[in-house]
Amino acid sequence: MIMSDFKDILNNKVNEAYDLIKEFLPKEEGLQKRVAESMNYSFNSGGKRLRPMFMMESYRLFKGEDLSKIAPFMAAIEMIHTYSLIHDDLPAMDNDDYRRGRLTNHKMFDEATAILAGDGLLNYAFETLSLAMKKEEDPEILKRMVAAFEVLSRKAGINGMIGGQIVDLEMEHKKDVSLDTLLFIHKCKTAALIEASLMTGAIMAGADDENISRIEKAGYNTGLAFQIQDDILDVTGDFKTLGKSVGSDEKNEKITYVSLKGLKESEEEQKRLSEEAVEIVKEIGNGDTFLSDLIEYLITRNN
Ligand code: GRG
Repeated sequence: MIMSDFKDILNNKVNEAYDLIKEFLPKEEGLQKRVAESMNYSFNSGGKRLRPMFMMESYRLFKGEDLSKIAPFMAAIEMIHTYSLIHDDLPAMDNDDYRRGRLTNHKMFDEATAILAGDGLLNYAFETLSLAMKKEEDPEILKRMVAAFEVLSRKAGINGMIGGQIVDLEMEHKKDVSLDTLLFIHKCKTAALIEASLMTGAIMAGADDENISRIEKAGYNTGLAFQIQDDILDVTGDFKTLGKSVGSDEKNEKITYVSLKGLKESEEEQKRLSEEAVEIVKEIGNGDTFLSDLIEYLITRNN
């Protein structure tokens, strides 16, 4: 892969994903327009759009063709991801002032508005999906939508991202966090939404159960490798490139893969995880290497 070519393709894919999902945002109107402004502020403030992009590319990997069928799910997962970032930045959680190079939601608006904007995005994600399901006339597609809806709500909920976040918060300031606990946190907090992205793409394209499990495993590996890189960047990165504060794990006395295993072992482990994920995606194969290139690229990213 030639990096400059890949970056051009990546930019095009990010724009393609964003063009599809921005159509689903709420209108900034009515007496309640402040909450929509606050939701849209965070949703529109850049970001890598990884989860919708993973979903779109997984849909394509399994030969899904009609992007209008996957678009509501792409929007919903980015809404859920954005809500989680807004809430994670709040003083009650990580207390961060910058995200994606801009003021965090509660700094731009205020804490109460940020809480409501997060709640608003979470609800709007499921409202968007329910509306798409209500409109769907093809019973086979509707069946796939119900299955994808279940995966997305489970992976974002108490047995997924929220579950990981609560354990992460409980483990703050503790010195004796085990590797198993750390892996639980990373699996739930980070990998769950990436698993959900890849699985939803597969489900909506009509993949069978075996392939859905294989792509879930690729999502787990990618998510874990992604989180290890996040931990590495918190130590080695800089504010300008990352668009957010560095050293926040140390500030919040969080055990990370890097603090537990050191930089070298962390890099080796993320490489192993990423290679395994690439292997799975290549085996499924559709002749297009973008998804496996993206997984490979993520462990070298600097933001
Ligand atoms: C508040 C329920 C709740 C959950 C919070 C997402 C999250 C869980 C916390 C944010 C902090 C963090 C390090 C999470 C791990 C996942 C992660 C690295 C999120 C950032 O995702 P990116 O890098 O963000 O894809 P962009 O801004 O590019 O969309």
